[in-house]
Amino acid sequence: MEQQEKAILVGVHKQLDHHFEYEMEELQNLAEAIGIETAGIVTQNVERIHAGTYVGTGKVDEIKGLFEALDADLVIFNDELSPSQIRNLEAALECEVMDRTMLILAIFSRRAKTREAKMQVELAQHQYMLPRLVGLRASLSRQGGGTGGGFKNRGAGETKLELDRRKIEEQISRIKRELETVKGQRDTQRKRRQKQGLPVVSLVGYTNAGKSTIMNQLMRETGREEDKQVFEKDMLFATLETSVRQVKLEDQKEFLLTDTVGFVSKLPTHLIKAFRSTLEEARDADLLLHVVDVSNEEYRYMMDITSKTLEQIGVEDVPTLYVFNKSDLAGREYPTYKDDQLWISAKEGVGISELVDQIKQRIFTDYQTVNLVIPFDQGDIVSYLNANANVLETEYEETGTRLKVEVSSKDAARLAQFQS
Ligand SMILES: Nc1nc2c(ncn2[C@@H]2O[C@H](COP(=O)(O)OP(=O)(O)OP(=O)(O)O)[C@@H](O)[C@H]2O)c(=O)[nH]1
Ligand SMILES: [Mg+2]
Repeated sequence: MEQQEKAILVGVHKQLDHHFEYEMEELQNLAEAIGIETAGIVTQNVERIHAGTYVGTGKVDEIKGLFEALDADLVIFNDELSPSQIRNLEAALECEVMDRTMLILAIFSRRAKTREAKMQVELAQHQYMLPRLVGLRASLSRQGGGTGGGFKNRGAGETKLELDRRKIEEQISRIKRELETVKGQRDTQRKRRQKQGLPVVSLVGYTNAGKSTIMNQLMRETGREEDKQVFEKDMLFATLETSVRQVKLEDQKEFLLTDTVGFVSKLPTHLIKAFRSTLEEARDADLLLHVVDVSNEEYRYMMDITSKTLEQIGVEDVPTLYVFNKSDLAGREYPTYKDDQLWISAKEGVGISELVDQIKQRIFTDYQTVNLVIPFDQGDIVSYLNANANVLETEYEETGTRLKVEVSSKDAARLAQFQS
């Protein structure tokens, strides 16, 4: 059983930031994701974050008072704190201090299942820690990640600190090397897929929007085995790795579908960098399905963050279909479709066939219907087409089999000699 810890959450509400309340609510959810209960919330309206202590000194006293009154265990700040801010706050508050980045890193660390995801999180954690070695204490043990309790030792002398620093630097280069190897394997896989020539469709979006649920529904819709299901759950960052599935439609057309990590506001840059190779998969996609939880009041903001994060990892100019999911909770008619937007409910499986239609229209643009007469002594071509293409009509003539068939332009060119 996990022991419920209690935290005071602290946020600075900057002028013109219209999403502050939602962000604090999200911070609460992030904390909950690693079993930390919110005991109290302290906010401050200012124009700028206080360089020394994030909030003003008066506020620091207020936090300390509340911390003691509510018998809390730690204080969590809504932004990434600088090394000196952590140091100053820990000294003033005399308690464990965490920031939004550490919280997200801790969640990722718990959720990571594959070796690659684990290494990526560990890398991000080490890079975050390196400049903060002096200030941090108990906070670090929470992140796991194998660096252990060495940093708890606050009074450690310079030599110890140097040792720790060197150890972390060594670990960073080791993980980077190992990740390079994995990346090599991933590139090979990607090249193999490219050679297959199948179009790639990538699910992207804010965490908990329903990406994995959509992937599972699409597999179900196209008659795939249940054992290929990906993990879907009502929690932040359920998915931390990329899954690729081959989808074969009724008319034999095929594409690859990828599901990947979701985004969140203020996703730590170290994490984005560490997960780059995982996230980059979307860059080579022929179509992005940008999944949105339309039942959330802040869905526009979430779409913005998703777009900005995609930009950051170099995903640009990829045709995008916006999938407004969870329409069942949004009090809106569905399934409906307009321009590049589709309203569905993945949970109810409503709108999935419309989604398949939209995907088809967007990725199989170079298909054409041709009439072929295949000589009887080349029956293997007929079998190939029956298994791999959409055969609309078949007739037997004196000279061979007459087919009306839908093929890609590449196949059409290959079969040009048989056209009639
Ligand atoms: N009401 C409702 N709930 C949905 C719908 N689609 C998904 N959900 C629920 O939303 C939660 C999150 O779904 P996931 O598919 O795991 O979301 P995700 O986008 O893959 O999330 P991450 O992997 O964390 O980024 C699950 O509890 C789903 O059952 C929907 O159309 N309506
Ligand atoms: Mg998921």
